[in-house]
Amino acid sequence: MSSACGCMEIVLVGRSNVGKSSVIRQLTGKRVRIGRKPGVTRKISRYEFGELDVVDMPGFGFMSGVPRDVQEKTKTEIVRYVEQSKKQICVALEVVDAKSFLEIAERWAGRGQIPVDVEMFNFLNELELEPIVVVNKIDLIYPEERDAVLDGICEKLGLSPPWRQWLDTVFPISAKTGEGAPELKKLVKQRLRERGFERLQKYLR
Ligand SMILES: Nc1nc2c(ncn2[C@@H]2O[C@H](COP(=O)(O)OP(=O)(O)OP(=O)(O)O)[C@@H](O)[C@H]2O)c(=O)[nH]1
Ligand SMILES: [Mg+2]
Repeated sequence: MSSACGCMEIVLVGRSNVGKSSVIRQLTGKRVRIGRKPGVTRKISRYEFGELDVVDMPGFGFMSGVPRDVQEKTKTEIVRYVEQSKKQICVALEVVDAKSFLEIAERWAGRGQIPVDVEMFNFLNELELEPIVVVNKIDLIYPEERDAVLDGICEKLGLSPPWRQWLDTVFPISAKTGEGAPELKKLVKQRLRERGFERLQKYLR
């Protein structure tokens, strides 16, 4: 199910409940549905803004009450969608949860597995989509701990710390308080310009 009008797309991926829908609200001002229970966005949701579509992918990874095979299917669906829509995607955002990312990543690493977020990041990079990792819920991290958390996230993603070297790739925000949101919007607009889509900037308010 790609865009009917052949519009360009901003695509958001991320685990369930990390705040993808909240980030869309911050970027576009559109009051998309936000849930308290993980797994609210089960289907690919498309929000249309003139020649720009913002595409909210279903959350991947563990969700309580969702069988494993459904989780796997969701991931496959996302991968397939991104591969097929690659040409239309002008910006890819991978949203992660500042509070739980490292804990989950360590758990996976402890089992000798690549964390699904890292796998997704690598996949988007392989497709040359240059994903922006939006580190959301930064309000839940004490200010004095933020550098360490962001350095840790960078390390897991294979980006050598300090995280501030990667300001165009790893971006902390709070979609709840709005902290960092104007700067993220600026970065997304910059990406649009770099890719020759100046005209789409106006849809980000
Ligand atoms: N503290 C805090 N909570 C947030 C932030 N962003 C989102 N939330 C909360 O996290 C929960 C999930 O937000 P959503 O935007 O629905 O997350 P999602 O990734 O779209 O979730 P699914 O559609 O279920 O995959 C909601 O209760 C939000 O209010 C944030 O920056 N800080
Ligand atoms: Mg959602």
